[in-house]
Amino acid sequence: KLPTLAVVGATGAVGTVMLDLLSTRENVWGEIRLIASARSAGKRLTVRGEQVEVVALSEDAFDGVDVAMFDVPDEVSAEWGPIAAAKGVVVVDNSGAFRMDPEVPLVVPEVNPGQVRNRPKGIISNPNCTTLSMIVAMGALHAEFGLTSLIVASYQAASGAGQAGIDTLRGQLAKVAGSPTLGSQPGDLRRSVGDLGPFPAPLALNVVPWAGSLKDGGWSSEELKVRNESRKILGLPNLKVSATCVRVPVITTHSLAVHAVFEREIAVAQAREVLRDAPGIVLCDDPANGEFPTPNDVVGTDPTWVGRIRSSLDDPREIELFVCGDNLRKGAALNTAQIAELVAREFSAR
Ligand code: 2RA
Repeated sequence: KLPTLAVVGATGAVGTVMLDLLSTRENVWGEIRLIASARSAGKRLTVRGEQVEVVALSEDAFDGVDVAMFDVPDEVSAEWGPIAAAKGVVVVDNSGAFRMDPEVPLVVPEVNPGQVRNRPKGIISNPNCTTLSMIVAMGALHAEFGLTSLIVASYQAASGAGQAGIDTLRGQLAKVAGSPTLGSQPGDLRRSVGDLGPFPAPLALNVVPWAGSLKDGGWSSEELKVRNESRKILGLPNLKVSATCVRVPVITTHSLAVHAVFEREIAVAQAREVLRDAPGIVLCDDPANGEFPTPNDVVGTDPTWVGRIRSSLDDPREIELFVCGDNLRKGAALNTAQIAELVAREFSAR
């Protein structure tokens, strides 16, 4: 008997991608149950070509469920993850509720798959999409050259802020489309784009050096997630990480400019060879022919795309590179589904 899967939060931007992904997976899951807020209960969504009715989030909704993928706000995961786990459900949580909990593994199947079994709370956390957009490449290079420091700037898509982010950006772009002047006078966008939605400043024709909430020392929650999650996933508690997270007017796909320092010297050719052979990575690095990853080439694909690989001009142990990853796929739904499938194999191995 194939394990029963529940998708909690099936109606959100990530949940929608989760259902698409599940529809491409054969012989992994038996029943797939869709759970969402009472507001969405009764909706019918298509999974594996069949219409499935969404049921309201409740304790009974987890009866008979073996694995549950959660994509809900932190506070909902914090409340309902333990309730599901107490019923014997293995919870794969995409929220930030448990990511830094020492009793909850933070898993990227290409980097630390063995951590899936280390789940004393019955909960496994999925990293933040910004971390996930670069960590598969960093994990591959770390294994060979010993990572010691990361300095990154992210260029994050609007869909990282959910459907509200997408709707806000598209609404603002419609407002500025056709204007021959907007974006050329101080503050003219703020006066004309209307609703800022989940962003603290206009996003269309702009960049916003902010994502998440304010933390100590002027750091954003997003920047501290990149730092703390990279350390946990790579098992490097003293890894030096400095992140600057920026929102850009892209619908979906995060990008990061990465400066990486290693213990050992790393030539560009060596880095390319490691990345070319690494699972889950596409090398796209031929600037002479205009080939480097851009969000629009990467959106809708599963891998991490890597390009612009250069040796630092100051130290042979340092390289620069540019990575893109679809923040709704590998950044959220795909990685969560890959973790859930690792758990599903435990059931089929029984
Ligand atoms: C964002 N990484 O982009 C955060 C959450 N998805 O807003």
